[in-house]
Amino acid sequence: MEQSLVFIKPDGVERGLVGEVLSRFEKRMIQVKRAELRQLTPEEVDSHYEEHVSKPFYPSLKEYILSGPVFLMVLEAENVISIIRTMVGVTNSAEAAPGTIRGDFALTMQNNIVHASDSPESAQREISNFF
Ligand code: FUP
Repeated sequence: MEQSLVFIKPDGVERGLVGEVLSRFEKRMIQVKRAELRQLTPEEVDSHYEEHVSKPFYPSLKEYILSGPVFLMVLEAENVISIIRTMVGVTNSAEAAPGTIRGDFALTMQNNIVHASDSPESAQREISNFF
């Protein structure tokens, strides 16, 4: 069994999309192992986005992720990482296919509504960063 760390970003929580997004995973028969609504700390955000901290877009990304609570989830199923990445859609929501979470609920690169782990190594690192 594989696990993925997924979170709904602050604007998704603010817009009341937690139930909608969680329900897509549940209907797909993905198991919810942990779920928590929580304000992240600046340290957690830096550690989570360690590959991006020196990039020009990072200050704005960090401000966005800290702008309110996020809804953290640990989700489990066979091949769950790639299944969820397909459900989420490409990073730039403007190009995300309809039917994906980003393609249905988001419009821009930065405010793309959800994070989902991209590999088993990142999933392990991200789960232990938050839980
Ligand atoms: P993803 O794995 O789809 O979340 O995408 P990345 O790890 O490449 O990027 C992490 C977050 O940084 C994205 F959710 C959006 C943000 N980002 C920008 O704001 N600008 C960029 O040019 C690239 C990424």
